[in-house]
Amino acid sequence: MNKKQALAPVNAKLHTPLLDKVRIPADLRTLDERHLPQLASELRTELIDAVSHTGGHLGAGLGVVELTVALHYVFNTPDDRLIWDVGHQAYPHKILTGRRDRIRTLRQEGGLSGFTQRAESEYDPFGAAHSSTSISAGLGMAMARDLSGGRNNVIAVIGDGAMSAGMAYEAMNNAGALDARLIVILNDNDMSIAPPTGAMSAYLARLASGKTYLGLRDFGKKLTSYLGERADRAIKRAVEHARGYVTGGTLFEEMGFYHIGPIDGHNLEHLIPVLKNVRDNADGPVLIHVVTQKGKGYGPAEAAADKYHGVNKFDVITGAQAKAPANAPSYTKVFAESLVQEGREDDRIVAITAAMPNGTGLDLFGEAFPSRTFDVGIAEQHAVTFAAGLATEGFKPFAAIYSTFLQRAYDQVVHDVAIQKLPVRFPIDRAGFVGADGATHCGAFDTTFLATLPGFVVMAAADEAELRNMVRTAASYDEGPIAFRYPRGNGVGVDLPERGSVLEIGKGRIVREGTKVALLSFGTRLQDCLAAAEELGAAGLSTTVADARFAKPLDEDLIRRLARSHEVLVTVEEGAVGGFASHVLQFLAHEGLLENGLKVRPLVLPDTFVDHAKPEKMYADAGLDAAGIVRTVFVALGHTASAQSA
Ligand SMILES: Cc1ncc(C[n+]2csc(CCOP(=O)(O)OP(=O)(O)O)c2C)c(N)n1
Repeated sequence: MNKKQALAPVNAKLHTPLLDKVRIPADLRTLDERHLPQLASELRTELIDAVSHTGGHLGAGLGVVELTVALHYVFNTPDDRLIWDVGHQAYPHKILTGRRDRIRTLRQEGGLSGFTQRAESEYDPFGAAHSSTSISAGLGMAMARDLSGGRNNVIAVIGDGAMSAGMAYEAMNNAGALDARLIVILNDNDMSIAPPTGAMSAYLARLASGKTYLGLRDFGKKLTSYLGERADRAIKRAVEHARGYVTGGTLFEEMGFYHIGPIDGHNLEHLIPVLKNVRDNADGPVLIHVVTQKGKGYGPAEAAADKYHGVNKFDVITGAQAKAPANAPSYTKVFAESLVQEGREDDRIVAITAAMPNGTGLDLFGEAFPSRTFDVGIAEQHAVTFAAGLATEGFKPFAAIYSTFLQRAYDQVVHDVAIQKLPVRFPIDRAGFVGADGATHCGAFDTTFLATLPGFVVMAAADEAELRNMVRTAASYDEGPIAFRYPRGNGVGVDLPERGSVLEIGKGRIVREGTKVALLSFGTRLQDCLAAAEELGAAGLSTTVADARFAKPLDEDLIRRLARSHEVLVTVEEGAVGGFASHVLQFLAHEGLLENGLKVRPLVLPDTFVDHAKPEKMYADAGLDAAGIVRTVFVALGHTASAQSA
């Protein structure tokens, strides 16, 4: 089978390409409605081909191809504000909004973001990547419109997974009370990244499988026939009829939303009249429940368990994804296997994920200990306080949340865990740069926001063996909250101990002894520190390398020793200013260790939001690779010539 044939099911009828005529949505709106299915088919083909070259999020975009076409056809974007929740499903939207010529630069340095971004296009009125923000942002825009006397529409498209987050309900609660003219499209594909969990998901499934859905098959047609002079009254009656017929009062109606649906999100004949009707008649908050299929129209995606949520580059014909050769297991896998090991030793260990069983590796723990594993949905705040509750009863909760998503649960970390000194364990994956996912997913701040909390233990793993030790250390530590951070990607290839050892809290280690320069690493930059030490040694600068292991409590003896016996002290971490280095500097200042000519240079992430690029490039630009560390030392010592050549 060749590539054309592979794409044949999605491009069954060969016509003159319409997509070439649509640069922006205004072009789309000149098309005859009958031609939209063809456009959708071409859009789907373009999407598959583009992502096969770039990798990225595919399943969600495939599921909203028709919805994207319908929305831009009916609404007057960008004046009408179209907000995509999470933004990972917005690739078809990007193709239709003037970005098709750059769609094959997705997620690469200087290229399009994998999410919506205000700076990228006027068609992205709100940037996203973290979930469940769209209704709040949309409500803000709707209120701004009303205050300034505008008439434009605001449409938030939110997935059923994103609907498991409290923020969505906070926004609906507020929208209902304000009676705001806001359109929410619930894109229900019955999938989060993993199968969705929770009572809400079961509720939506009931709504979608009820006779409403079947009864509404002809709903679109009915509405079309009513359009015209009598539209207002008649359409309202038709909608009323469809609503009562189906469900009676729904949860959304109780919250003040006019609820329409479920309707088939792949059927443009259904979608367009309903959207037009809402556009022309809605005078308060409306929720349109649209049922779609994640991965729709591409066989390998439809067949895959994850519906190709996120993929590497792939072969369009076979669907086979490229895999980077790995000589070491991923940090995620090492964490997951180590936790299973500890779970066997101690049945009080329980694991919590906020809709990321796969990404965090907790699916492994779930297979081994299903009753001790909790997927709470996209609900990081709840996850943390839920873990706190488990800890009060003597369990040992591991709340495994990516660095970037833990930001959302900060008050829960402070108020429900830290102040109460509860021994919740926080495995923090994706700490540091995350490459193609860019600034929204960068794990920059966790050391800063955790190590500032009294009584928190904060560790960073230097390699996969250290990570195993830290899992064991966290399992055995009951005195209060404890976090350990580790990056995205593969380990460095060190031997893994059979089982981790319990580390002494607040004790680092010297990895290499020297006399003039000290490199004090916190986390996986240790490898680059070692490479830098080699280079410095070769240049006649005897270099010590230490692995701090802990940002809190600090290993004060170690720092004192390094400060007293070296001329230069460079701290290296993959975190924002205010983290490990700040604690070291605070300590040095109080101890008077900065007064004897010691040259201290803190290397941290740059004080900017760093966009997507290749990780190696990000490290180099940040000066956090071996060359950057060497350069810093040379500059500190005034070796300008060497600094320039390094
Ligand atoms: C606050 C937050 N937690 C976790 C994630 C990771 N995440 C990205 S997409 C996704 C699933 C979203 O499901 P849904 O809203 O149904 O959209 P779909 O992908 O099914 O279209 C999750 C959990 C996130 N983006 N934001």
